[in-house]
Amino acid sequence: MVQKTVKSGVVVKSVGGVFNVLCDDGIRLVCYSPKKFRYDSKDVVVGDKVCVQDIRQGKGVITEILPRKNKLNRPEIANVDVCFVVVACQPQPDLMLADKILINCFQQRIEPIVVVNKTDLPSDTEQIILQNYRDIAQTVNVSALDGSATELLRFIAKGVVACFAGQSAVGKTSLLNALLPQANGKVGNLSEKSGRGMHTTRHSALYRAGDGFVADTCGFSLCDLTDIRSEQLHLYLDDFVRLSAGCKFTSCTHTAEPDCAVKRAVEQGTLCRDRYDRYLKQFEELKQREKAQY
Ligand SMILES: Nc1nc2c(ncn2[C@@H]2O[C@H](COP(=O)(O)OP(=O)(O)OP(=O)(O)O)[C@@H](O)[C@H]2O)c(=O)[nH]1
Ligand SMILES: [Mg+2]
Ligand SMILES: [Zn+2]
Repeated sequence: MVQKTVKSGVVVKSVGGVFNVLCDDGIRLVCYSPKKFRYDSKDVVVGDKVCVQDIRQGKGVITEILPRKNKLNRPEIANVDVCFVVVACQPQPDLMLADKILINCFQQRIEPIVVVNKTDLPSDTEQIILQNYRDIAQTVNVSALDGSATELLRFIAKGVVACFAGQSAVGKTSLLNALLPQANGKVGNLSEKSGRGMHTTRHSALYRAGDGFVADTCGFSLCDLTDIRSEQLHLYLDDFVRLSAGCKFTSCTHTAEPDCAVKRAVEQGTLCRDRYDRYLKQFEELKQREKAQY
C-alpha cells in the first residue's frame, strides 16, 4: 500500500476548483478541495495556508484550511501583508474604488501602498493621488517601462506576501513582470472604444519573490466595504481620527453633526475635500445597506 503523507503549503493558484499548492518542502501539487469545504462555503482562496494529502504523481487533496491572518474579497486573496493599490492616468482613475480598497486593507490589517504607475506619460495623476492619500497611506510613483518599478521591492523584503489590486489595465501584470521577469504574465491593452481595460488577468496567482511572495490579481471596477458599519467608517481614516479630538461630540461621524473638526479642516483646505465628499457617499451607502439588512 502507498503511504499517504500530509504536509502543509500555500495555495499559489486557483482555477475552477483546481488548486496549485506549493508545499513547504518545495514540491508543487495539483489539488482538489473536498466537498466539505464547498458545503461550508469556506472556499479555498489563493494565499491560503493549507494541509494537503500528497496522493501521488503530483496530485493532492486539501484536508484543512489553516486559520487566516486576513482576507480580501477584491481581489480575492488571503494572508496578505502589503497591498499595492495601483492607479494610473490611463484608464481614468476611480478614486472611490481606490478608497474602498484602502479601507478594506486597513480593516483587515494589511498595509496599503498607493502606487501610481505609468508616470512615463505626462499627467497630473501623481499630484491628485498625493493630495488625496498622503495623510493616510504611503504613495509611490513608478513606471513599469523605465526600471523604476524596483522601488516596490523595498516593501517585499523578508517573507512578506504582497499583492497588486486595482482597475483593469492600470499595469499590475506589467509591474509584476518588471519585478519578476520569470513570472512572464500576459499583458493586455486598453480598449480604444471604452478607454477601459480588457480584464487580461483572469486568475490570482502568487509568485515567489525572495523568501516572500507577490500576487498578480484580476482587475475590477466594483468593490464593497466589507464588515464595516457606517458609524465606524471614520475610524479607518487616520487623518479623521487625529482631527476628531477637536469635534464637539466624541461619537461624531463627521457627517451631520455641528461643530465638527473634520468639516472645519475641509473648509480650511487642510483635508482633501474630494476624499471627504467620497467619505460622505460611502457613509450613505453603508447606511442604506444597514437599512436593507434590518
Ligand atoms: N506607458 C505605460 N504603459 C504601461 C505601463 N504599465 C503598463 N502599461 C500598459 O498598460 C496596458 C495594461 O497593462 P497590464 O499590465 O495588462 O494591466 P493589468 O492591470 O494587469 O490589467 P488586468 O490584467 O486586465 O487587470 C498594457 O498596454 C501595458 O503595456 C507603464 O508604466 N507605462
Ligand atoms: Mg493583469
Ligand atoms: Zn466631527
